[in-house]
Formats: sequence, C-alpha cells, structure tokens
Amino acid sequence: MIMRAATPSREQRRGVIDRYREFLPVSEATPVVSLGEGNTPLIPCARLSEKVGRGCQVFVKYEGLNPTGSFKDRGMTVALSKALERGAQAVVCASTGNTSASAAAYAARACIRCAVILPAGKIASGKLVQAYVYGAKVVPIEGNFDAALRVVRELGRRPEFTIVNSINPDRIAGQKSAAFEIVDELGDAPDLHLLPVGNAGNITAYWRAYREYHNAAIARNLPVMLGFQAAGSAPIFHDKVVENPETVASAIRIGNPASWQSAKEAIHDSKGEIDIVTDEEILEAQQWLASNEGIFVEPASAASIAGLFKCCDERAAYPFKELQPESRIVCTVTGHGLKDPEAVRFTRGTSVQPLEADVLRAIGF
Ligand code: AN7
Repeated sequence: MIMRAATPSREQRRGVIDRYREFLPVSEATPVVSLGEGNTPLIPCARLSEKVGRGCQVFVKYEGLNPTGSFKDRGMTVALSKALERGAQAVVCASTGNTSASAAAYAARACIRCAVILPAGKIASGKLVQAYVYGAKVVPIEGNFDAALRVVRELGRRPEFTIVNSINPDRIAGQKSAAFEIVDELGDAPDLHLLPVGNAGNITAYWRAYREYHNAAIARNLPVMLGFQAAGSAPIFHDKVVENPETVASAIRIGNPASWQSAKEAIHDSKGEIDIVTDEEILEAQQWLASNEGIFVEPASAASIAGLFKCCDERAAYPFKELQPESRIVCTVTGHGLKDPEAVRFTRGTSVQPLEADVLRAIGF
C-alpha cells in the first residue's frame, strides 16, 4: 500500500508564500499570486572553495533560477498578493531592469495593470524584452534610476498606484525567504554571506531573516554580512550620494539607495563590511564563475564573486586572513546571465566546411 503524507514538506510546496507563510505578512484572506518562485539551488562550489582555502566551503545561491530570472520574484509574489488583497488597480515601479520584469510578470498573473519607469537606454536587453512581453506599460525617462524612483514616489501618493519597489515592505518581507532557505538547507546560518548591493533592499532582507531565525532558535549562528557595490556606483561605501553612477553592472547603477540606512545597520550589527569591486573585476568574475563552476550570472550578480576574490586579497575591507578555518560562506548571485547577453565579451568562430578534418582543425584540441 502506498502511503501519502497528509501535508507536503516545505520543499514540496511551491512558492515563497506557501513555504514561509508563518514568517510573512499574509493571512488566509490573502489571495496568493505565485509563479512557483524560490527554492533555488544552493550550489557547493569546489573551485571557489579552493580559492578561499583553509577548508572553507563556498556555496552559491543561484537566484537566476527564479521564474523571471532574478531574486525579485521572492518579494514580488508577496507585493502583488497584498496589492490584490487590498483591491489595487495598478502597480508602478522604477527599475534598473529586474524589478520591472518581475513586477510585470506578477501583475499579469494578478490581472492588475503595471507601469514601469526606466532609465532610457540603460536597461539590459533581456529585462526590457520581459517588461514588454508581460504587458507592462513601459515609460523610459531621461534620467537615471534615482530620478525614476523620485517620480515613482510622487505617483505613489495617488490612490490608483501601489508602489512595488522595495520601499514597499512586502517586497523586503518576501525576499527574506532566500536566507530562510539557506538555513533550512545548511542546518544553520553560514559564517559569512556575500551580496551585491544596489538599492540595498536585499542585504536588508537577508539580515532581517537571519535575525528572525536566530530569535526563533532555528539558527544558532548569525553570519557576517559583506556587501559589494560597483566602484563607479558606491554611495554606501563612500558615505555620499553619487550623482552620476556608472557601471557595466547596470542592475546596481544606483547613486542614492532606498534602503541605505538599513543596509548600514545590517553591516554594522553583523560586524561586516561594505566594499567595492571594479567593472573589470566584475566581468572577470562573471566569466570565471561560468567557465569554472558552470554558473552564468549577470554582471551585477558577479559582484559578490568578485568580492569573494577581493577578500582573498589583503587590500579588501574584510581580508579572509582573519577567517576561521572551515568557515561556511554563501555568495548570492542575484540574476541570470541571459538577462544581459551584451555584457559578455567573446569572439564568434568563423564557419568552416562540414568536413571532419576542417572541424577538427577548428576545435584545435
Ligand atoms: C541582478 O531592478 O534595483 O541591493 O530596479 O537586479 O536589493 O537593490 C535591481 C537590483 C543586485 C541589487 N543584483 O539588489 C531593480 C534593482 C541584481 C539586481 C541588485 C539588483 P538591491
């Protein structure tokens, strides 16, 4: 006789709200708008671990495997579910690309209208395609992300618009689920957690989640949080608004982060650091992770890997020479590499005749 469990396990349940309901601002009355987000792989990385040495284990949390290809879906399932519960007619967001892709998809699913305000000419092609295909009203503006967010804050004062940027607390609440998953899988919080930082919502959410699990005695450990900004867009690192942020990592091209203060608290309270990585280091880390570990991420996501490499070096804000042997380290990689194919440098091979000898010569092994 085949026995079936009465309730599915946390892993079997689909979607962040289904799996972490008790930690989220939802009730039985909340209609769940989900695409089966979350439950992304925590990949043990032997070659990254080797780079760090001293028996440390490095894991990569591959957030590019969410339904729209980034971690934003974790917050968006909660934001759109709550918007629907409150009877919202339309959602609006500013974005460097991924928030707009995710908002557009979840709004489509909730049958709510969606407008996305984007810095013209600065959105990676894959993300822009997503916003259009999911049916959002796309409004490019002549200005950067910070200007777009200012306009969105103004629009949000009108009753017809619900803001789904991370200034909406439902977004941060949903994004906590990534840290819950890591603890559930490792049996405790890691010793160190590395993240790219843009608007600083994600580092805020992770730290909140680790604290919550610690307070609930689900985790004994609290990790040190290390955040990495692109060198040309590093307001938190410099403790100063950047008027004209620049970086190849367009997702984190942000000069005045919305969650600045809470990110500083996360770094301070966890005894962590904020540091910078250059565009060159970011692109090298992106290529390295793809060709050594088989994980293809967009440039902004590679900032956490570039940060890991920098920490192996003495010039880092948090040099790993202080690290305990056998530490467990998690790097979050936030978005899929296919979002931004133009960022990858490669040379196309020239075509040859379909003959074994010619093809062998072209392979060149
Ligand atoms: C791939 O989509 O801000 O520090 O408007 O897309 O929580 O802002 C994206 C941010 C890192 C930074 N990696 O996260 C947007 C947006 C990727 C991102 C970040 C973003 P936060």
